[in-house]
Amino acid sequence: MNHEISTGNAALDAWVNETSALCEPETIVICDGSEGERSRLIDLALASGTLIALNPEKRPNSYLCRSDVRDVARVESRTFICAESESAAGPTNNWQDPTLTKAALTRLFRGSMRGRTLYVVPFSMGPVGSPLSRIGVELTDSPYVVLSMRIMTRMGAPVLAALGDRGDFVRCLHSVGAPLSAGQADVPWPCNPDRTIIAHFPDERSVWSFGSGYGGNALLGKKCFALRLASVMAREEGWLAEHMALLGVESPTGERSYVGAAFPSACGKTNFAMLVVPDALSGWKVTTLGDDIAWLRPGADGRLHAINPENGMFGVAPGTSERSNPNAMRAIAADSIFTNVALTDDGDVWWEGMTEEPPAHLIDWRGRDWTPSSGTPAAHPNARFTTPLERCPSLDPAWNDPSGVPVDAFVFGGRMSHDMPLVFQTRNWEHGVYAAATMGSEATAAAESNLPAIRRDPMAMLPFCGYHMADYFAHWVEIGQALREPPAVFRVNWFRRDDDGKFLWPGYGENARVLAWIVERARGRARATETPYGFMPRYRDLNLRGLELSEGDFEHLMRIEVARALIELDSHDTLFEPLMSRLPRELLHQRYLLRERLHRAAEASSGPVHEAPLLIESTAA
Ligand code: GTP
Ligand code: SPV
Ligand code: MN
Repeated sequence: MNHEISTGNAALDAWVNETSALCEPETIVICDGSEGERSRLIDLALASGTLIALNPEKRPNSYLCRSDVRDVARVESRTFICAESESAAGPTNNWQDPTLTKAALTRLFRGSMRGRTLYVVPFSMGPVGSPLSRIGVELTDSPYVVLSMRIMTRMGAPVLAALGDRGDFVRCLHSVGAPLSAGQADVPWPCNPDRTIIAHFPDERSVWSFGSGYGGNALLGKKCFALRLASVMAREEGWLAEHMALLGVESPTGERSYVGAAFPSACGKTNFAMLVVPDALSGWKVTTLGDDIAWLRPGADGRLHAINPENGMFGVAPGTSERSNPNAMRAIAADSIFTNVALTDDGDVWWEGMTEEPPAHLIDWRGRDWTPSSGTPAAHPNARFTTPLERCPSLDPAWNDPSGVPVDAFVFGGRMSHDMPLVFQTRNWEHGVYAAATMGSEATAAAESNLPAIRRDPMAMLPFCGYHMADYFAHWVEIGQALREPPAVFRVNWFRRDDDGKFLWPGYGENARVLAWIVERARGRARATETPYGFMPRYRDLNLRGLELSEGDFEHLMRIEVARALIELDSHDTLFEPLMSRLPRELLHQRYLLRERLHRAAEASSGPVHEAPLLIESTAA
């Protein structure tokens, strides 16, 4: 079949023609991002059953989507980095030979779009035309993907205009992998779970994704481009592509700081980025720039400048409520797509944790009748909302600024039930890189896996770094050396539990108390005590007014037990060992220094080892 393609970019026209010859779609649509296009796509998705319209009085302009039950999360076991050599991808990535993989993919994609439309989706990661932004084009046969990309990226005609006739772009090819024969009726969520594969070709800046329609597997601007491919581009070009929320903090004196927060998937980035400051911190304000990804570049002023390359949020629904995240609840009040949540009898959405009392009857995420006695969750634990950033009530005024914002602090934190204190500040950039690199976290629902309970997740990037993790650490060390004012680096843990399994820290909005201390520390102000881990606030150093948190609870929350910390330190070797041949010596040095500090603390303490921390008081970093 011959299609007249004219995007205004010759390389793009050629690629679309080549893809069309391979995948044999029935038609090709070049997406312009217009309202008319959106309503045509929605009508199509309603007709095929992919989308269900929600009650416009309850949830205007919003839709529910139920995925195939086998296609509900990222699939790390089928995600590959096809770098030239296995060593370039490194031991933490699944590597496959690029030539062999391309040949296998070509067989898979042959005829894969039969009976479907091929959509050409030009998108910009970052404000259109910003020097920090990059352009990609996704070719997909999924209207759900197009509708989601419309929210998650800047998409359509302005991007083609910015691309121009010669501009370069990242090639993102996607098919649900379920061709339709003539007369065959479509299913609401076509996919091909047995053949799902997400293959990245960092050397040619392309990604081929087959068989899944879900989130990070299919919205290729997100994890595939903005993290896996961008991390490779960033290393070559001297910047960082990170799995980080980006937020602004305004102090009572009107001073503005910006913070990048890297927590693994489903560990609190969206909640942190949108937090509402408790009354006790009057005068403090937190604003949102991004909830998942940050691109950061050293500026002429010797500081790191960040943009959020995304345009929307693909957030975890379960647990989101008026109490935990009122800003998110307002953002998703309209203009949103909900995937794998439950449907109420009056045509609205519900998920676990949204209200204290579940409704008496629901249709669950699989489309079955549900009552509170059903014994299964009504929403899938990885159910998501897709909503435009512009709907976020706490949006930072600089969210769309093409020059980005200067970053004052980095915050790294996993989900650790034991041992890891609520917060500490690292001693300097290299110690910060060490603390970020050795971050651990307990398993969550954001990815399908049978991994052990705690996994090391360096910088929350383990599933998203497109090259050798040791080279990535070295790149981090180098970036800091190139900065006159590198961000101060902190570790946090909102998830420590008491002996009954209850969270010791209230979390959510109350995290603002820790955040206020963090930005004050970054400016060399708030008080702290020095411990083997770094600088830590004492009970009196944090604003805990109005919280029911006794000094004893606080001590439990902050306690470092030296004997256990030494075991934790030893376990860093499981991360480092396979990386050893390329590990920057700065990290080995930091490991040695931490061990020395822990030994000294153990010796200095005559009482129980966990009373060791209070060594020196300090106000400076
Ligand atoms: P991804 O979108 O997968 O990258 O996740 P995320 O890092 O944005 O996580 P999100 O903010 O969506 O939170 C995931 C889960 O953690 C939800 O169930 C939240 O309710 C829970 N959570 C978030 N912040 C806190 C907190 O401060 N304390 C506790 N206990 N739970 C939290
Ligand atoms: C994550 O898993 O970190 C997400 C969701 O943000 S996904 O888009 O599926 O990657
Ligand atoms: Mn994420």
